Amino acid sequence: MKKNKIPYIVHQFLPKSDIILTKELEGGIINQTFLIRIKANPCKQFILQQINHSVFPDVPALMSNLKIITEHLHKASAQNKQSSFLQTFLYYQTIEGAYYYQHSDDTYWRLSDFIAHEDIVNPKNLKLANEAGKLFAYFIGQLTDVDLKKINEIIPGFHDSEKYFKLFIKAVKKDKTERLNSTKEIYEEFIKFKYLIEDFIEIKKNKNIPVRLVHNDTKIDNILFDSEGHAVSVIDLDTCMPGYLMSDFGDAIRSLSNTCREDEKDVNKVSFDFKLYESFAKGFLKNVESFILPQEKENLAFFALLITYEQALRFYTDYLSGDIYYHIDYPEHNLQRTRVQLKLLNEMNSHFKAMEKLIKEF
Ligand code: GN1
Ligand code: MG
Repeated sequence: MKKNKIPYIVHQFLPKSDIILTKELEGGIINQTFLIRIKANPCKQFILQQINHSVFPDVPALMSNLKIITEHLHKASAQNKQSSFLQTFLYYQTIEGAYYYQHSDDTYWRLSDFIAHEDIVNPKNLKLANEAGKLFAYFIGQLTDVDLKKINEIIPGFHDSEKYFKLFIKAVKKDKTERLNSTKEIYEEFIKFKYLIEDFIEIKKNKNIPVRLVHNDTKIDNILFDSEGHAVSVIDLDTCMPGYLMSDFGDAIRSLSNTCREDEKDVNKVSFDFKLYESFAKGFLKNVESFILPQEKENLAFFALLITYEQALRFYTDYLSGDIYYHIDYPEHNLQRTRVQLKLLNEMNSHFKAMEKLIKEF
């Protein structure tokens, strides 16, 4: 992508500003993110993002959600300054008054505040895990009084694992890229854990489990920490939609308790760190205690396995379909990601009883 169009785009939000730095940030595998520094005294920093338009086709609906959510969080934080843990950010309007800018090459952009934080190389330690658990839980608590009717379902059934299972079966039948035969052992693994989907279908039938406004992408990378290791902000709110609280817990455990990267090349190195699980779970439970329902609590550990399985399904389906959803750096990238998730799932599975026990006894 041409770097020189960035100043032009920034000027749609901040006319006449003097840009002194543009730096691409890594991390997400959906949107493209840049840090922008503007000359001022002291200098100001912003986050500019190119929104992935094929993943988020309805940008106005997406930005409408984000406006409601970020303003709600901002107001709530301002009101209880003393007790708030959460540093909030807002999106900026263009000169035309929209919360996104559609460029002539059909790319979509948005600008928000930058939250100062510490760049942490490896966030997987017990203290940070506990902090992350507390903040994700606090975040859900802060959103309990947003009117769900005002929030658009940006990606329908985003954590509907049954949906992903069906898409997987479809991709297997089609075998568009003829990659199935050489990865038969992976297919077998998915069948081995199919009962997770069957159990999930039963859970979905339980109308006493509330649909809440949740984050839906609770990767540890989506928490910012300060230099003392306090979790200070929750970012990447694109998928903030109605869903289950258990999904947020499960997705966080999936990303945090894996001792390796999501695309570790040596699958043997991947393992499940029970201590990290424990530390996150204790932080999380502490801050949902006042509103979590027993029927949610009893499914938390199950969702760690379910979301790991779901993520494996999503990576493998994308692999079979020719890598059209996730950004890849090499041809087998999605396959490697699948292998890592499946290894993690097996590891979690052997700890499942202890995972459930810990939550029950909290
Ligand atoms: C995507 O781009 P990023 O990293 O925030 C994905 C998540 C996956 C994650 C796996 C909208 O999130 O659901 O868990 O990759 N987001 C979307 O790394 O699909
Ligand atoms: Mg995301």
